[in-house]
Amino acid sequence: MHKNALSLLEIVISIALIAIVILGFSRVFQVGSMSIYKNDQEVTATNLAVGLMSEIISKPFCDPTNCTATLGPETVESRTTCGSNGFDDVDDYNGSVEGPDPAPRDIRACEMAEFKGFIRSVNVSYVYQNMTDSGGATTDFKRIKVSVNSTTLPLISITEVKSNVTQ
Ligand SMILES: [Ca+2]
Ligand SMILES: [Ca+2]
Repeated sequence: MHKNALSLLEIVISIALIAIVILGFSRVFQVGSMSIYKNDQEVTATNLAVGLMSEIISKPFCDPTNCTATLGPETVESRTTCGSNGFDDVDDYNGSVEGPDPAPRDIRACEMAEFKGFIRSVNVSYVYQNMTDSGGATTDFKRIKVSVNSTTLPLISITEVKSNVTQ
């Protein structure tokens, strides 16, 4: 045998080393793509929360035709018919839960099928000017909390306050 020729043992060891390196790389790529997927989901969840928050905050503090202290939608108001968003004040959204299927709805109350699997919920409560909970007492400040999660994503929440005080 030529003395420069690789022995069978050397070939086997080389193949094993190459295999270990390739497996190592594929593991790195797998972890990388999982974290990209997770980041993508978090961005989507945040966008869903921000989208609904800007919709809610654009509504009046109080119902235009029936301003009472009670939080929640007035009679016959709903946000489940596509093209007919019946919510017309900030607190109508209190207790609303959308998703995972049907998906969360857009500003016209139409289902956004591409976001099936996400769960979006809203809580509205009275707070004092210093943002502490009023314990149910009526104040001139409503705190809106929009939360989004999915089966693979922990809950993310954003909070804003709508004031009844004209600037
Ligand atoms: Ca209303
Ligand atoms: Ca209302």
